[in-house]
Amino acid sequence: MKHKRRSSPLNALAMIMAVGSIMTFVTPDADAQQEGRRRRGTQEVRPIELTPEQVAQLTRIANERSLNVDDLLAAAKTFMPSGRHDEYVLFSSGGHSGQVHAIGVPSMRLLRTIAVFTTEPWQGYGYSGDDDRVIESLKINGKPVTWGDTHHPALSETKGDYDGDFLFIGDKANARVAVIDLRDWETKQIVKNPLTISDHGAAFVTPNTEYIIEGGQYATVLGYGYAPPEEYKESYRGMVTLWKFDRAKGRIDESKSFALELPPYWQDLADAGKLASDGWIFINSFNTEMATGGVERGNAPFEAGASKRDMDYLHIINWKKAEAAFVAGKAQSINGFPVLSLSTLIDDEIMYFAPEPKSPHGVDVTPNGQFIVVAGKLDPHVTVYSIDKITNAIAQKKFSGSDEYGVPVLDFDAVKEAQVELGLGPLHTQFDDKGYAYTSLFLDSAVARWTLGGEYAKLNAEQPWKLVQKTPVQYNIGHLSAAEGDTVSPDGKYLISMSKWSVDRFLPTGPLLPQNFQLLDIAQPGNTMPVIYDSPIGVGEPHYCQMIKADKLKTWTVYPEVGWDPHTQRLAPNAPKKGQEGVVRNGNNVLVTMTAVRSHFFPEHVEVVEGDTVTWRITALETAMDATHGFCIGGYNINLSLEPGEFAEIKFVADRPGTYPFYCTEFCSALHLEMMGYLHVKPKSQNSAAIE
Ligand code: RUQ
Ligand code: CUA
Repeated sequence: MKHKRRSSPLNALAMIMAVGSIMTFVTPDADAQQEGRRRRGTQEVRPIELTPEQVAQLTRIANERSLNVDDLLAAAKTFMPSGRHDEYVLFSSGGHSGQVHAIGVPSMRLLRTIAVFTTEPWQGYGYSGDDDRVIESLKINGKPVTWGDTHHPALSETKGDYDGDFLFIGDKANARVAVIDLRDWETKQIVKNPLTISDHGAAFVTPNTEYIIEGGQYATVLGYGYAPPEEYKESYRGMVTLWKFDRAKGRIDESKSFALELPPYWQDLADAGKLASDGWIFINSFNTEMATGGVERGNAPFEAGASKRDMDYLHIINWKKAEAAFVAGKAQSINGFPVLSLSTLIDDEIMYFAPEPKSPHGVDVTPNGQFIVVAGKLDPHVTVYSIDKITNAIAQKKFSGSDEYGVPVLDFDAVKEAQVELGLGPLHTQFDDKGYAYTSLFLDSAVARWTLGGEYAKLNAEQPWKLVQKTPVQYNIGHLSAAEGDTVSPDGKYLISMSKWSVDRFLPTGPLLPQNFQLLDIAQPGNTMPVIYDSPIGVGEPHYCQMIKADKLKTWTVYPEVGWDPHTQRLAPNAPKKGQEGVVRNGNNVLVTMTAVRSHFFPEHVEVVEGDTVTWRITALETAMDATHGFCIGGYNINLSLEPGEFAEIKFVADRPGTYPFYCTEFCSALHLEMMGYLHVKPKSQNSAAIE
């Protein structure tokens, strides 16, 4: 939607008043001080009436700030009064930052970053000294890998709907998957794939989060093996891993997880079937040419070699049959990890291919599970497959042949439902509640709205399988995300365009510019779908994000009990209790038992001797919301976040003598600056008496 005509802001206001849709808050005459602290969102609302003076004032502001009617409407749709909460939370990949960002919608305010694959000092993530649990979990083959390239977050699902319990995210660079508990928004587990160095199609969940799917991408010799590119076809392989999720434990159960060997095509995005297609996994692929590049040797570069064929293969995998084969002991071990071989996938009728045009990127299953939408990337269409047609074609063996590895290829016309021409560079698709699908067009730099067929046709006025409208976005959109737009019950309302380039949208920030998250209002049917907010994301290149209704989250605002260990999600047996504080020596080991409460640490002086191994336990005794303390020791790379009720333990060797002030790193109270103490590390030479 371009602003072609600038109508007067006065008309806009008249329009708004006529619709009567803006609500205001009435302040009840209560105790003024209490009132000041109460959230506006919890107060009584009633329709506003603008006085002529207020209309004039708004008109003047709009004209001074060069705002047109659409701008005023966009502001009214996104502005959040102080204290009011957003309706949705967007959990976004943080791209190269290796983190997850939580953003409120529609305000687009950053709520918090969740540390995942990168250490993060404020959250004390990776800053608790030697043997830090986080640092250990970030090691790969013994080496610390302190960043991740986060691509796809996946909220846990129950019956195909977000349940608000867990969030998973994949690290493309290092083939890792992380588990985040959404009660306290902390990363609990990171698993490293033993088969491959990097991945891409992670993370996606099956409809009851039985498995977290990690699809691969660049074929390698599975298990970190070596073979020269000349042996690509024989030795290189793709894979998809099914990580078993144990919901009760809130952890991936590696002992019940397994992988499938795939041909050395470059598998791309994955999606799990749901409802009509429950039990299936769909994975796109490109480079079915099996190009091995080598511009430096005069070969066609990968980009050309991998784009020769008009058709690639949609991988159609029956994960329930795969699970049965794994349980029956049919997997072979590669690098200690169970893998179902290609021949098992073929013999047990676990995997089929369907032709798909052309080097596609995203595959997305419609909310009812009936249709599978493949975005062509180098083809201006999305191709829609029907699960009924797929299962019929499998039953009737309607194959057009098999690939080089013997995987049966289903007849394209037998499984295809529709092809919808949308424009240049279709990448990803999301859905709403009105029978529309939304596909990102990278090259067109637009979001395309189009109609679904089947049972969706009755939900809107347009013909099925037709492009309805395109909204330009700035610029070059990758993923998009609609409100609950990949679940069995999408909400419509809002859509995020994850625009890869921002160019001129914001003040320049040096040659490195932020990404641009653009909010689109998709509440109206037909060809109205305006951009209503631009939000710079200056932390990396986020890929996918998911938007969940905020009231589905069951977030803790303080830990359930004082002395809570967030890692185990239960009371820590070792957590210091009030009245038990102290410093106890045992040979060269010193145990510090400390509590923290506004506004002091107990004890305030800790004396050790150079070379001592110090174990330092702290319990935050606070039970009030947001009464967080920090704890740092300068020079030892230590900082903790002590959230209300939290227990934490640090360990270090006091190898540098000196007087180290430790202090609280959260401005917790008026006497926050006084919340400190001293760690005295006595030089060994002066310590004959200290150790008995
Ligand atoms: S990617 S811009 Cu999901 Cu990694 Cu498509
Ligand atoms: Cu505790 Cu500042």
